[in-house]
Amino acid sequence: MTRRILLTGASGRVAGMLRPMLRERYGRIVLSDRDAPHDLHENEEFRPADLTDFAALRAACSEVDGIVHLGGQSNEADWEMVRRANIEGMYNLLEAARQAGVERFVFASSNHVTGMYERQEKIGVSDPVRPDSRYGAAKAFGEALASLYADKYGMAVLSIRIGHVSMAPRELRQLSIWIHPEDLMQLIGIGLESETVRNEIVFGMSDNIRAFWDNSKATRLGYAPLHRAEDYAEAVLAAEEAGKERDPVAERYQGGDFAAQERVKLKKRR
Ligand code: 15L
Repeated sequence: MTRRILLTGASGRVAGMLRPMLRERYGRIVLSDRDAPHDLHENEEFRPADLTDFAALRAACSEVDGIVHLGGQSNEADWEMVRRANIEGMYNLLEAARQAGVERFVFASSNHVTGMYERQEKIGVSDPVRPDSRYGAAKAFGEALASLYADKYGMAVLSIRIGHVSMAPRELRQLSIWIHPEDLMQLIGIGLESETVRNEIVFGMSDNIRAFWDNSKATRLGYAPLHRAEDYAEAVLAAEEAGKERDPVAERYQGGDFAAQERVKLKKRR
């Protein structure tokens, strides 16, 4: 049984939804981020660390059994930002974890690793990555590096390609990719505890009938989501009807706006 859990990106939006559930399941938890969350709980220990600061990360990983890595850049950004937080930061954290003897690693990957697949395609975790952004490509690197640490060093690794985490879906695309925080917590629990997990990738979505993804790998690991995006479909579709004009490129690809941003084709060479 995994005992002491370190949560990175602990001051962020998604961490705020997960912390009460992590405390309930694991008792006292360790949090890390650049700045402490404003609502630090008595059952939370804060260890400050920037992902570019190896020594601070090494200290944050001390006497930790499992890591939930939500930290880093969580949207598209310039290369400097993405490289520092999600390329170098990922390496620093995994290496600090290895040196500290951390046995389990749950990586918050993203649906933007495969955002350039069209919405009508149904894909699984064995399909090649098709990132829709620098952010998505860096998340693909993170999955690859986590896989290396699983295969070479025996760390049990689960990468979750998270769709959109919120209490309820609010737009058409989210009817396909949405995940309720309780379902995300269930996947994290599998990553931290299941003996079957060695080196796995799953999609982080609830039980969505409009899914772009085949999540049978998650089902085989015991995932049984409790929430369904379709329960909100009527309200979401009514709001879409009344909504603004939509971008046809964003609408075509699974990654939505991330796929449409900065999309300028190279001129054909003669
Ligand atoms: C993500 O990966 C982001 O972290 C989140 O902010 C959302 O943009 C989400 O994807 C999404 O695709 O909706």
